[in-house]
Amino acid sequence: MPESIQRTLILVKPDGVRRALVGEVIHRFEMKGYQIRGLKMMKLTREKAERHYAVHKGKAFYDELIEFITSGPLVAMVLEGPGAVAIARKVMGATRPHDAEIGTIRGDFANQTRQNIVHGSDSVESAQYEIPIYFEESDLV
Ligand code: DAT
Ligand code: MG
Repeated sequence: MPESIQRTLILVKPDGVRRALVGEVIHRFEMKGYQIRGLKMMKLTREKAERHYAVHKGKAFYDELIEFITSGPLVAMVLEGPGAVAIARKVMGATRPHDAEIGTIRGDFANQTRQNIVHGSDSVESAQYEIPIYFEESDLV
């Protein structure tokens, strides 16, 4: 059965921007066949960061996560294509560096959980929640 066409939110996080990995990250998703429907560089406000990561509020790493994601410019993009949500997560690699396979973005470029280069929505519902934090509908093509 063909994969359904989905949209997902991908971020090149501030560490990825600082390490000049923006082109590398975009390239990997383009090579996998996804289309870019929206793309922007921005510095996230604290309010938007808290909205994005509301599900993690109260966890031990939450304050550090908000601090990090607002620490410098990031690149946000909406990717579209077959199975985009789950397949983009495979391109990214696992959250924990010990689990992120070599060949994935995190597996190749990250060695810690906190600063792990890239974000991708973990479900269609999460994507629908996250995309409007970063993009107006009219920003998307
Ligand atoms: P993912 O980014 O793979 O979806 P997540 O949603 O569970 O992972 O967590 C969001 C981010 O929070 C993650 O990219 C890095 C940070 N994080 C998660 N678990 C952590 C931990 N145990 N210690 C420090 N940072 C953590
Ligand atoms: Mg997540």
